[in-house]
Amino acid sequence: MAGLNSPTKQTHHRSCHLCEAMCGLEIETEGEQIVSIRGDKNDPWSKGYLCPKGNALQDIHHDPNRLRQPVKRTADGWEKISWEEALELTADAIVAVQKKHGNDALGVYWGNPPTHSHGTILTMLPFFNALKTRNRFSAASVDQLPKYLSSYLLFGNQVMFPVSDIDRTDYWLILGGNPVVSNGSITSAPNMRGRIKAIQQRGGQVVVIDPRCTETAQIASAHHFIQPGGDVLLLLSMLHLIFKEGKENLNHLASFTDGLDEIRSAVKPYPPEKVAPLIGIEASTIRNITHAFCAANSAVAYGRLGICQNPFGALCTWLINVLNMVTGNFDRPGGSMFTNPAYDLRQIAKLITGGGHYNQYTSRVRGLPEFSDELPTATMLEEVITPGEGQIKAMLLLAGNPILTTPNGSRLDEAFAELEFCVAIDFYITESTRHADVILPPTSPLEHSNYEIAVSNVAVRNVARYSKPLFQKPAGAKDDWEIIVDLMRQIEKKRGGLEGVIAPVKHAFFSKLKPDGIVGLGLRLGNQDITLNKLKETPHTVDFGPLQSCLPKALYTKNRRINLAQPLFLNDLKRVDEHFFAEAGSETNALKLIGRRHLRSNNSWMNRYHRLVKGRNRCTLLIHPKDAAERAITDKQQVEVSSKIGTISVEAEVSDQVMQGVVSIPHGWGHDLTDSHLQPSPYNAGVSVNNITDPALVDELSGNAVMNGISVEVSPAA
Ligand SMILES: Nc1nc2c(c(=O)[nH]1)N[C@H]1C(S)=C(S)[C@@H](COP(=O)(O)OP(=O)(O)OC[C@H]3O[C@@H](n4cnc5c(=O)[nH]c(N)nc54)[C@H](O)[C@@H]3O)O[C@H]1N2
Ligand SMILES: Nc1nc2c(c(=O)[nH]1)N[C@H]1C(S)=C(S)[C@@H](COP(=O)(O)OP(=O)(O)OC[C@H]3O[C@@H](n4cnc5c(=O)[nH]c(N)nc54)[C@H](O)[C@@H]3O)O[C@H]1N2
Ligand code: SF4
Ligand SMILES: [Mo]
Repeated sequence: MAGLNSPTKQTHHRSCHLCEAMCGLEIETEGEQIVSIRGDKNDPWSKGYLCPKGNALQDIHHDPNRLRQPVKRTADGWEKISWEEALELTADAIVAVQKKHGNDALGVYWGNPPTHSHGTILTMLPFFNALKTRNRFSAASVDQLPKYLSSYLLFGNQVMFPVSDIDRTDYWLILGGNPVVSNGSITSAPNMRGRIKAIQQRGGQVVVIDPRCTETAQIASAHHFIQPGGDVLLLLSMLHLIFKEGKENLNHLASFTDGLDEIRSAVKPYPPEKVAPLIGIEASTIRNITHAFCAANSAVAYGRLGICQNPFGALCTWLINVLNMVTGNFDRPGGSMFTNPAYDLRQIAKLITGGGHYNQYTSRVRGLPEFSDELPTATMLEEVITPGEGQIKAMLLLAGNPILTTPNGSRLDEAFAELEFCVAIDFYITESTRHADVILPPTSPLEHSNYEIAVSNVAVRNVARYSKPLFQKPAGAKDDWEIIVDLMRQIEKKRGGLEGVIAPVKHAFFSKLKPDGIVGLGLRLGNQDITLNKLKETPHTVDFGPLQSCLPKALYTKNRRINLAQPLFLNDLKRVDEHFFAEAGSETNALKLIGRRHLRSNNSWMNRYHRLVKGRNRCTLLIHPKDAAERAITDKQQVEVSSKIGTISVEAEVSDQVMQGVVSIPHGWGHDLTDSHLQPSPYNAGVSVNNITDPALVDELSGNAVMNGISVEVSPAA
């Protein structure tokens, strides 16, 4: 590691780990200081693109409030302690709680950042298994769980995600995604704005279906408002038309795909005229979109958070796949395709979960299904507060901030305060980690290497990249994975018996091989002709080219076939009929609440940097002028927004960018809770929308939280 932290000016190349776009960066350092961060023009993948968050990597690294040493909560505030004491204390407490109350008394929640760190991904699952608790939760079930379920059932592997081949498509239909701001998710790439413009420049179209006229909708060829939750009907109706007009065509999928007849009859009851009044899109528009989709040389439908955090998230995900398949747009250029990753996450998923499993057990209180050893995060709160055997008495938080990011955060905040023990692996004292008895802070992301083993799996081209550390880590500091394996060893040692014997062997395996070594092995077994050493010698992203057709060979299903007519999905259509057609419409004054993201946000944890948080208040309630007028609400006025769960107060932003009947508040705000002397919060704190989202609302099939389309009342603040 000679040369790192050297006092002379140095130029480093690295990919940004903050979102799925993986932009190549050029970073100049002088000693321990970052001098500049630019998009790397010579990176074949991102070609110089970066967003404002890329620049904020220096703020994370230099932030004096970032923890660099473990801390323990005491009556007089946070006290710095040694790693030895911190690990000992944590292992003791976890072993004691589990001994006293049973293994399930420990709850585990992990958040979004581990997705972007190979060291964490590769060690945390063995660690969680060693913890032996069923109460495992993650951000996945407030996010992409419907995608896991659909991929597991259709393709035999939960992480075999179809990706929209946007660089070659002639028609991109986006349902509930805002890639211009998010840079895409499970179809990701730098510079989505440029890529959308390129589709249009080659004569193609981009059509956005969204209750808000988003930044993506604003540059799209067409945008259609939709009632939140209406996508399932739109998709059923598009399929209805395709079958009615005899346009179904599986192309090369025909020889290994079953269930077309069942789909044909399942979509029969949903003609456009029937669904149009319920979703706010006219029947003629549904016809036009369907016809244009079928007529395009290539077309691809894509859905993201707007359809995942939706009462029919799993159904929507399935139907989007079916739509791409029956229009001949699956597994072919310009359609919906799979990556061919250099490091193949699917092989890991196969090894660890057999490709996925569903409903092998259910949550204690509500009986919601597990998916691959995790329970829906919407059940976490009730598992903490409901007495009885298996009640959560202690929590381990790994890189997550559930008090701001999961439903009914304010009640969770109260519940966490009652825990017997809480430990957080995080480098900040946050709204959630402030409840920890011990915080174990990892190194700065720039102090360790990285390979995006998860996100490379969902990029729009086949790419690979090894990022070297920029800085030498301070003496004694630990990377996330080192904290994880040290804690695992400590806990297993304390438990004794056979576990105690195996503990040092497991520890030695990870410490000797290291995450880099595991990636090196994985690359040898992967799909591209590349080794870790070769990647290490390459300063930029390695681009293996566009996505390639790979079916049926790449399927993980037992018979290497796709069965479209999945009973779980077909049966779930009953719920659609009950929801939309059976219930007598009760007229209320309620508006439907949806979320939104901003280019300078990253869920809940980056509002602490001036570069990102500066400017006007972004934590506002968007409300349509007519809805505002009806309630005597004017722009910039403080309003109260109430759901079944609670009330928050927020500034109104009157705008016709949301459809009438819908209001929007971004998540990830509400930074007024932090009670630590280490955490001054000089910026706009905002308010947490998740104080009024409702854990009772889930996509009942997958268990994913419903955070869009919540019924709320809005009125001027008293
Ligand atoms: N209402 C509403 N709620 C939402 C959403 C929404 O659209 N609307 N979106 C949901 C989605 S998609 C997601 S993914 C979740 C995200 O939910 P979470 O993952 O729970 O929240 P984050 O804000 O990403 O918090 C990440 C935490 O990890 C810490 N951290 C950052 N980097 C590292 C690291 O390298 N190591 C460690 N150990 N810690 C680190 C940060 O300090 C922070 O505390 O939010 C969800 N919540
Ligand atoms: N700048 C920035 N980028 C990010 C993040 C961030 O916080 N900030 N977070 C990252 C994460 S963790 C994720 S998962 C991705 C998410 O990536 P995206 O899904 O692209 O991001 P969102 O902005 O949540 O887009 C969801 C869209 O769905 C719409 N919507 C809400 N309800 C419905 C509905 O019922 N139907 C339809 N059709 N649309 C609906 C919303 O108006 C919104 O425009 O972004 C990632 N990138
Ligand atoms: S788009 Fe994503 S990867 Fe690129 S600089 Fe911004 S946060 Fe980083
Ligand atoms: Mo996410």
